[in-house]
Amino acid sequence: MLLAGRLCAQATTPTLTQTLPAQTLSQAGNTATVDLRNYFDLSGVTGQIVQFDTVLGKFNVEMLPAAAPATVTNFLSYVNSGAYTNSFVHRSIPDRFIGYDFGIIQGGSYNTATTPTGFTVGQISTTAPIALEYNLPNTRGTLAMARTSEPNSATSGWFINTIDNSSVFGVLNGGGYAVFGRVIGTGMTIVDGISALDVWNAGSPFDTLPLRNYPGSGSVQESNLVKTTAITAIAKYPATNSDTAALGFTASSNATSIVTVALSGRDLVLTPGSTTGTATITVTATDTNGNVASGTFAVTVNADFNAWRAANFTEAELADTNLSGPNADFDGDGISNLVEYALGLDPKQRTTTGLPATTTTATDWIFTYTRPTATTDVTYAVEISTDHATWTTTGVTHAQVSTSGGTETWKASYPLASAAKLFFRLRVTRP
Ligand SMILES: [Ca+2]
Ligand SMILES: [Ca+2]
Repeated sequence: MLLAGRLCAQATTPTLTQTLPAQTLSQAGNTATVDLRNYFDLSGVTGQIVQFDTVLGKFNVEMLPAAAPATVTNFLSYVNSGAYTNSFVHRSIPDRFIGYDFGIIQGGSYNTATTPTGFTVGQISTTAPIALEYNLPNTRGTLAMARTSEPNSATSGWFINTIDNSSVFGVLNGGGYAVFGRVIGTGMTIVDGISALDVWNAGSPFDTLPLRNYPGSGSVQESNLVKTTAITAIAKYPATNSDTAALGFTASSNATSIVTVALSGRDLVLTPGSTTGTATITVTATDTNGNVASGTFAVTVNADFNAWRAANFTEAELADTNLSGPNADFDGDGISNLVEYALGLDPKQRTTTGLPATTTTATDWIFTYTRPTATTDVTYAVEISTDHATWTTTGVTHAQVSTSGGTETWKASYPLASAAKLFFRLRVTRP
């Protein structure tokens, strides 16, 4: 038995390629779409992916057309015609076998058809043999074309190297065996599962036939075979939610009143809810063999004046801007609806608390007010006047002083020595 070194393939399990960026949305506003292809990948996988769907599980293989272009084209033509449907692994040479200096599983030459009394075995119909393209070594995890001793004889039959067969299937062996794909992710766990099955002599060409649950005597049932029910070309990313792809996505929001998430294939759609605030979104990419990569990001939903109007006024009031418009004063407390919104007040109750306040220190005239953090669709300016006629922001220092529970307190100050008396006003503007 050859004790070949097992070469570790480059990791091709899912990765988060860059941090998902924080998003900002408006309350009851437009959705946002994140193309997850920009953030998740199977690193280094650029070729067409082909999925082997076997009774022992699915594994994916990346085509390597740079090494064997005509071989890839030939294999994909069999894949796309459905030639491998209901085929089976008809040959297994586990590396534990004495007397063999290689380890493979082999299929792609025979299929089955179920009959009323059992099943029949047929040969996959083949097209013209292809010329040998030997450019890569037969290392563990590579997919290669089976052939006879004639180098240019490969048709539909394939094999997977379960150990490093690069010497025995190298150029000295009839010019080599054409490697044209590699098993990706942790798909070799499925291949190894096939290779671990007991092997039986059912007569040539099935003299090394791997069987499942075979009692050791009696006729072989179709269910004993390692069926490859389908070999299919698949995309790396799903285009739709029903698409079979090498990667699948799930997503969740920890605060669905703020933002909800939905997946449309590889697109993540964020829909703002009615509540302002920040939610954490978690996105997970999972490959065919259950390997995952996850990322999280924050979505902040800011207030929107029209959403606030809709939440505070009836249909009839909304239709009348003299009642619900930004400059109207519905409750007659001297505070316009827009300022009620900007200060987080109730537009339908005469407001007596939560209003801006003035004071002085040893050095300054002071004006303080509190506003909701999420209200970002208006601008706030504090203006001063000494005569209640001319207003300006010149000389006014205006800055946030504290934040607490979704509100912020801001302070405007103006030098005490600059004026004998001073008027402040808060100007709220909706751009
Ligand atoms: Ca009012
Ligand atoms: Ca009010």
